[in-house]
Amino acid sequence: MTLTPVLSKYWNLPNSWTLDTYRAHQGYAALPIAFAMTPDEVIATVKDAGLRGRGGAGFPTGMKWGFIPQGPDPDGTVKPHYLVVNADESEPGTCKDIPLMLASPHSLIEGVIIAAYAIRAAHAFIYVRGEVVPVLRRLQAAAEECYAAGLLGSDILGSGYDLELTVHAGAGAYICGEETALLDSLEGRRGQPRLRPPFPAVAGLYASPTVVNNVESIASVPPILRNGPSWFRAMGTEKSPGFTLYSLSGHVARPGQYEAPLGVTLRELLGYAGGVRAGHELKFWTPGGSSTPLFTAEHLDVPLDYENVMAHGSMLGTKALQIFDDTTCVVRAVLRWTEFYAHESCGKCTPCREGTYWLVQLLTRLEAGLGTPADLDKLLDIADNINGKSFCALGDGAASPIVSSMKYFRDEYIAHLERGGCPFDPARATAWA
Ligand code: L3W
Ligand code: SF4
Repeated sequence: MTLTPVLSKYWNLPNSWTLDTYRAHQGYAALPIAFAMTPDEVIATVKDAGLRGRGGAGFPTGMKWGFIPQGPDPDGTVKPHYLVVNADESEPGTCKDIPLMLASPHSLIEGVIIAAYAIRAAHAFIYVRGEVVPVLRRLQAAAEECYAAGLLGSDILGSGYDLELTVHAGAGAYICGEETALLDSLEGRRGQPRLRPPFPAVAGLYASPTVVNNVESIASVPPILRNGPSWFRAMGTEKSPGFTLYSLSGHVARPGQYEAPLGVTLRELLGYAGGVRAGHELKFWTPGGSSTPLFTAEHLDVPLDYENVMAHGSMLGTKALQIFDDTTCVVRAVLRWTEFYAHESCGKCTPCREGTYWLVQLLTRLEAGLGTPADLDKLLDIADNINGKSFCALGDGAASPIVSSMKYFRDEYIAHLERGGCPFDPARATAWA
């Protein structure tokens, strides 16, 4: 499969982030196409294309837009509609939305205008991870360029459509990437997940109908409008159509973002990325960030689309392919991820708040060679008490690396017990075959 640069096509141009550069390469050409359609026709076009959410769950984007109730409530109240872009990219290994916003903020803003028009919203928000100050500045500068050029504000391009855009900086909590915690945070409260249903499409920001979409999902909309749903469907698979950004990181010769049709394999992507670093073999990898169960070398040829990855026991998630070679201690890697989840657990529900704490305790002593054989079953027992029993997906994500690493690398956990420490420690390495 060949690479299909669409979103990333102009990232390397000088000043790729300016309005002039964007406009010189079909930038904002999708807006008149959208305004020539009714909002419902725009939604139908995105549905026909089969675009699925790129933030982790793969939910159909057009269907989500179609959930926004039209007309007044039964009591006659007319609520505003909102579009919120989830730009809180934080899933470990995920590095595609931030590069997109840095290199091409206008591709996101063009998608925002079209999506907001489609759902009949007059106000859109981009919720950016607060630590990433350069992204914040770039988006704010791009929004200012748009206001000055009549692309935001009143009567956009003479269409009669008005849209205000707010770029909002979060305070840097992983949980604020969960859509309802994000909405609480945007409303000025502590970011903690809300009970769903009601889904944001019915009661979201300020209890009004709200679409929350990932950056890449929204930025994919202008090329779909310009080229049509059939063009999009010609790439990818029947159920997972189109192109997408895969981010490769870790022990790979050329880490970075690789844009390819859904269904590409890791073997093919490694071909473009120069392979696993010289002199080493692939040991394990994540198909969609650390929240998705680990894969190993036996999964090199699994097509990376939503269905196939799930059929092999994992999830495509954010398409964050973190590559680990044969020098990596899997127990140490899992410990690091688990420390992250324990730190980022919002504390709202007991299985995740307490469970992630105890997982860290167990993994710390196992990794140091101070564990007992009973600890291995205890790890799985705690993971089982978190998985599916937590209030939001963070808990399930925390259990994933534990369960999958025990499935594929139980021997390595046992080696830590038998050798009284990490077999990758040079002092013990010779004993580890
Ligand atoms: C209206 C219904 N709307 C579902 C909407 C829902 C949401 C979307 C998907 O988690 C996963 C998670 C992470 N009426 C609806 C409806 N919706 N039914 O559809 O919902 P859901 O619950 O399937 O997923 P989610 O809660 O959005 C996302 C995984 O992605 N993940 C991602 C992490 C990503 C980052 C990042 O850095 N970008 O943190 C990684 O694997 O674990 O399983 O909008 O409202 N009946
Ligand atoms: Fe908070 Fe974790 Fe419970 Fe999610 S699973 S609500 S992050 S404590």
